[in-house]
Amino acid sequence: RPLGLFDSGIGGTTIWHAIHKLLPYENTIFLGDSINAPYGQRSKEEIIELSKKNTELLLQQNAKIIIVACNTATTNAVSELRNTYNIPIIGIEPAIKPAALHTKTGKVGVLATQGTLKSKKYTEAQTLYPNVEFINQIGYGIVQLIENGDLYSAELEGLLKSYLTPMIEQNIDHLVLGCTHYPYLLPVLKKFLPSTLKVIDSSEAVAKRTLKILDENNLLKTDKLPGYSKFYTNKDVGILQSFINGSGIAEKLDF
Ligand code: DGN
Repeated sequence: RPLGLFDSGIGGTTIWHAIHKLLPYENTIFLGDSINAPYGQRSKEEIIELSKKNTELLLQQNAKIIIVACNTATTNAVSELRNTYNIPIIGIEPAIKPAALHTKTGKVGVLATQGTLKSKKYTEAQTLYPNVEFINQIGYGIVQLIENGDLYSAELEGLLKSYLTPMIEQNIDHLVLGCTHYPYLLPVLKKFLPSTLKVIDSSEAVAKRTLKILDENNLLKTDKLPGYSKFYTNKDVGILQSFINGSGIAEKLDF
């Protein structure tokens, strides 16, 4: 049985890459709900409804575990998914813990969608670190550009500079990328971020957690035959294909 992953678009492929690296023998199915992207500006109710639709499609494909490869869907819908479906469900949240534990300046920047930053789950998580100042910034427009396959344009760089320069001026020493689309920005970020600024995302932590939960539930695939990987999008196959390179064939599915 496969691992099922979904995202509100192609960003969750960053999580797929991390999971596939750690668990190369597992079968995987990835769903990119690009037609409904971005989830970031949608209401909690809408995000729950879309997350249930994606989960049910993965369950129809016999998924043994669901990985919500989207911060926005996790922070808004993971509790409802766990209450509704009797299967392990792994979520992803902005990696503020390692940043908060290691900051020297006491200031941490977080770039994420509006849906994530405004969620109860995220605002409560920040209160665990009362000595750290979190400078939260909504990444308006960034997901849309990445969804169109843009990782390098002057427009993208300009937007990122306008969001991140004020944080740098306020002396952050960690930047948390709180959206699964954003790790694809690292090359453009490197062009202007100070080299001393530590940039972190949650993909490796989610991969390790997936391994742990599979192990605890006796769900690890036991043979060492290469697993299959299926990638579905309801929008642009070519763009999804460019984000998975040679890891598999992207296919169109209406969902
Ligand atoms: N990839 C999603 C996330 O991690 O929050 C964001 C995409 C979106 O729908 N805005």
